[in-house]
Amino acid sequence: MIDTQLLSTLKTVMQRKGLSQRDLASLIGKNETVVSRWFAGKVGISPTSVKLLEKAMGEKLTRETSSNKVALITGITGQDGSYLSEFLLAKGYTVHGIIRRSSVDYRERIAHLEGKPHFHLHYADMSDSMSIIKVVSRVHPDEIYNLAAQSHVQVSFDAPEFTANVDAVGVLRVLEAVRACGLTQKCRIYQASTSELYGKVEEVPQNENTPFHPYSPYAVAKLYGFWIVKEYREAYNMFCCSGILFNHESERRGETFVTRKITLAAARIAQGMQEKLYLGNLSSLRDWGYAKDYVECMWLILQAKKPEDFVIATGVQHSVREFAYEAFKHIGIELEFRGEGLNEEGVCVRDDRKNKHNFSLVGKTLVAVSPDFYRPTDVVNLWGDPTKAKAKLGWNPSKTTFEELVKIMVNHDMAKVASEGAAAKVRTNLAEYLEKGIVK
Ligand code: NAP
Ligand code: G4F
Repeated sequence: MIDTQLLSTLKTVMQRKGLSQRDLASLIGKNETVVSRWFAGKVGISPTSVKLLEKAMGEKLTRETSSNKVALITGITGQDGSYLSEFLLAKGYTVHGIIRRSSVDYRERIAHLEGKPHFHLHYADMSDSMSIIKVVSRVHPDEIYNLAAQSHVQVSFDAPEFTANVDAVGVLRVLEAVRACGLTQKCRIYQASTSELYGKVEEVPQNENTPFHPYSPYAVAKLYGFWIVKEYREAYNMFCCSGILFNHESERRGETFVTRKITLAAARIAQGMQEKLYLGNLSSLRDWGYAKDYVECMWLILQAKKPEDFVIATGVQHSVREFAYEAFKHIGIELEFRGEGLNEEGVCVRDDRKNKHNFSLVGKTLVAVSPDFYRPTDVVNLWGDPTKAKAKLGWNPSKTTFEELVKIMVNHDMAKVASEGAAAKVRTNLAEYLEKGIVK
């Protein structure tokens, strides 16, 4: 019998580990044709082969560990929500997600999941308790992943009250909904906390014992979320935990976060759709990981024996300048950074693009600094220590390296810009206006 769930889990694990069918065949000592017949749905995978695969992959592929569990994800349309949905569906979960009403539905990141039998969406809003209670009482989840947030730090300076309502009180609403529905002993809750809590950092690298010093309205709101989760854990003996996640990026990252802004701009510049990329603080340091790797940790945190908070990070730090250098380099454009502060520029000193589009970029300033992208207070030195997650959850923080992450994002955006053609130019302007808070 063909077990489609098993095949889908296997594909997800292979994709995550970067394994081809050939790699898989050699790992388990089988002929490649046998493996390709599994994937073509021609023959089922025998229980013995499943055991071999599980041993080679170092994880369970069959449904028995988590099947029949019901998960509710807030923020399902976001970067992390979309990856987490795929991850949980592959594990055999029934996944329910909360989406908010808007005049135009924007569900690009989960469009490929809609219509799947174990995937369901419900309207609710983090600012509306009743809507959350209704969904929780209808779904009766075993696990809630509270990912919904106004997640842009700069936007939190422009909309601090909205940010507090959703990112702080929203967490309380979820916890209270679980209590109101009598699910405190059944339902485990994951809270999407953040390295922004360390803010004006007091030590590097940061771990679970590093003092918090939030440095934006976003971080202050998330600090409330962190503490209310801890409070409910202690007061009501609930299994609720925070993952203190450092920056994690992907080809699905919102276009106004610095990494995606850079990879999209590099792709547009390489294809003649944009002249220059304007950024803010190039010296800001971040610990950037791959979002697909991080959602596994959210799940692991809820599978632990006791509820605890964890730092999730790669343990490797880079500057915004280094990210930009690496992104352009991957396309064949070498940048040299000259000058300081607002006068710093990234100038093209070598142009080895495969397709030169009949123009050379050598000598051109491709990256410039604009005060528009400086923040009233900026967090400039985030560097996480994932020792606890490694030791207690068995999570591997080095699955995807910084260079691989940049490559994944740049390759995706090169293809996206090429397929959009002239429309890519319109998106350039839109991204800049959105971030500057100008609607044109
Ligand atoms: P994201 O792409 O911005 O997604 C945020 C999600 O929250 C979207 O689905 C959004 O819905 C939803 N949302 C916002 N306001 C809502 C409301 N009032 N009611 C219901 N849903 C609402 O964020 P992400 O990068 O996936 O991050 C997921 C979570 O992790 C967030 O809580 C973020 O603060 C936190 N976090 C992220 C990182 C990171 O580096 N990515 C690091 C640490 C912590 P719409 O699609 O309708 O806007
Ligand atoms: O990409 P960013 O906007 O991400 P930020 O502020 O670190 O926040 C993200 O990560 C947090 C985890 O630490 C999450 F909690 C949060 O939800 C979000 O996902 O900015 C990164 C750094 C900042 O120091 C910023 O000042 O890049 C600097 N930067 C420099 N130029 C820029 C730009 N950021 C943006 N967005 N745009 C620029 O042009």
